Amino acid sequence: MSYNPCDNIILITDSYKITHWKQYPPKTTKLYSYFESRGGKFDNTVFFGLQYILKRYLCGQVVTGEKITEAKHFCRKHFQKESLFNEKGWQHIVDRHNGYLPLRIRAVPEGSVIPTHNVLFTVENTDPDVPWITNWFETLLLQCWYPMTVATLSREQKVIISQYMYETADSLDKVVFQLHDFGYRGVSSVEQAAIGGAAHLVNFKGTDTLAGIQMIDKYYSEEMAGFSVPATEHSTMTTWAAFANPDALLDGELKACEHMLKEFPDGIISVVSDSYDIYECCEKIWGDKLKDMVIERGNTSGNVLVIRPDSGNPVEVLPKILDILYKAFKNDCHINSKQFKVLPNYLRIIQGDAINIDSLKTILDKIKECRFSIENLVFGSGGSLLMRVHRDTNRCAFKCSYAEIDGRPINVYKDPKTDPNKTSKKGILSLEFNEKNQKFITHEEQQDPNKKIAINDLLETVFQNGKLIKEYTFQEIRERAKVEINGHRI
Ligand code: AOY
Repeated sequence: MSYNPCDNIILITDSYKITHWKQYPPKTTKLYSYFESRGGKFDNTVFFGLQYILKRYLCGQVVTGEKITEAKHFCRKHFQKESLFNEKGWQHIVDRHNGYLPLRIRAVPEGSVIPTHNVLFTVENTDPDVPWITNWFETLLLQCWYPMTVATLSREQKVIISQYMYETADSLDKVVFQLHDFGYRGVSSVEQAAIGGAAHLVNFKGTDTLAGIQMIDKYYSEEMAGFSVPATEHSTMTTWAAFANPDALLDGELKACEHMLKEFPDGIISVVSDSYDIYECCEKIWGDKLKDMVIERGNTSGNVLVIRPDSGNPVEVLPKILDILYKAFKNDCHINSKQFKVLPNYLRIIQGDAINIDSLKTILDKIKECRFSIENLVFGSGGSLLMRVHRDTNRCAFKCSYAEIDGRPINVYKDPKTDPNKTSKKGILSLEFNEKNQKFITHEEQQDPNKKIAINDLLETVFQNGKLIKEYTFQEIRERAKVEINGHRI
C-alpha cells in the first residue's frame, strides 16, 4: 500500500454498499439521491462542511488501478467470497474517466440557514454505466451531518447570547467572542476537532481548537479565522504551592496570580481561580492583595483580566463572584444604559465548565435576574459543543428520490407504515426561497413537465466529474449564517 489506510476512496463506504451494484434493477442508468434534515432539536440548520469532504476525498484522480486491486483483495477476504466487488465498474471509471468520479453534486450555498425538511444537496451519476456510485458515497457524504450539526448548535447558542446581550448590554460587538471553543481534548480525533472546530467558527471568532483554524485556512481560504489569548491551566497555578506553606495553599495561588500580572503586562489574560477556593481568590487575592496591580494594569485600554471559575454550579458561583468583584472594585463599576451592573472594563469572567445550550440559557437568565449585564461574561464550551451531538440531533438522512430504468423516469421514495416521519421526497428536487411569503420550499418531481415550476433554484452545482465547480470562502459563509437580532446582524 503506497497510501495511508482509509485513503482508498473505494473503501470509504459500508460493506453492504459494495454489493448493491448487483441489486438495482437491470438497465438502471441513473440514481439520484438527496440529503435533508428531517427535523430534530432545531427548526433550522446551517449548511456547512461539504466543501471539505469534496476537496479532501472526492476531487481529482481518486480512483487508480492500484486502489481497485487493493479493494478487490480486501473484499475477497472481508466477504470470504469472490466477485462481490464490482471490479469492472471501477475499472470503467479509470478507463473512461481517468479516475475522476462521474458524479454531480448540487448543494445549497454553505452558510445558508435553511428550515429542516428541505433538500440541502443532491447527488447523481453522470455516466449511465455506473449508476451505483451515487449511493456508494452516501456513507462519506452523510458525514456532513457533523459540521452541519455543530454549526447549527453553535449558531443557536449565538442567538441566545445575542438576545440576552441585546437586553442587558450597551453593545453587541463582543458577541462573536462570547462562546470560546474549549473542545479539542474532548473529541475523538484530530480530524473531528478540525471539522467541528471549523463549524463553530462559522458563528464565532474565539477558539483554542487550532485544528479548526488550520482546516479553514486550507479548505476555505481564510488564513486566521479564530483567535485566543494567554490563559492559565491548573498546573501553572498549583505548582506555585512550592512557595507556600502546605496549610496556606492560597499563598501559592497568590504568587501564581501575581506572576501572571507581571509576565503578561498587556492585553487580555485569563486566570483560572478555583484551585482552592474561587470565593477566597476573588475576594482576598484579586479584590484585595492584587487589587492595585489589577487596576494599574487596567489603566491601559485593551488590558483585561479574565477570571475563570472552573467548578461548582455556575448558577450559584457566577452571581456570587460577580457580587464579590462588584464590591471590591466598586469605584470602577458602572450601571449601563439598560440599567444593568457592569464590572470595570479591565475585569471580566469566563465560565468554561458545564456549558451546554441548556445550562447557558439558565445561567444567562439567572445573571440577568441578578441585574448584572451579560457583557461581564464570556463562555467556554468543549464536549457539549463538539462531541455531544449525533446524526439524529438534526435527524440527517440521505435518500434516493429518482431513477432512470430502461429509459423510464421513476419517482423513488419510501413511506414506511411504521414511521411516517421517515417518508422521503420524490423525484428531481429543487429548493426555492419564496420572496412573497419569505419561506423556503422544496419542489418535488421536477422532471415531470406538468409539475415543473419555473423557479430560481438555490441548489448550485458544486462538484461534477471529479472537479470542484464552485467554491465558497469562509467570509461569505459567515456572512450568510449571521444572526439577526432587532435589526443588528451579528
Ligand atoms: N482555554 C480565553 C482563552 C482560552 C481552555 C482550552 C480547555 C482559555 C482557556 C481561557 O480564556 O480561559 C481548553 C480549557 C480551557
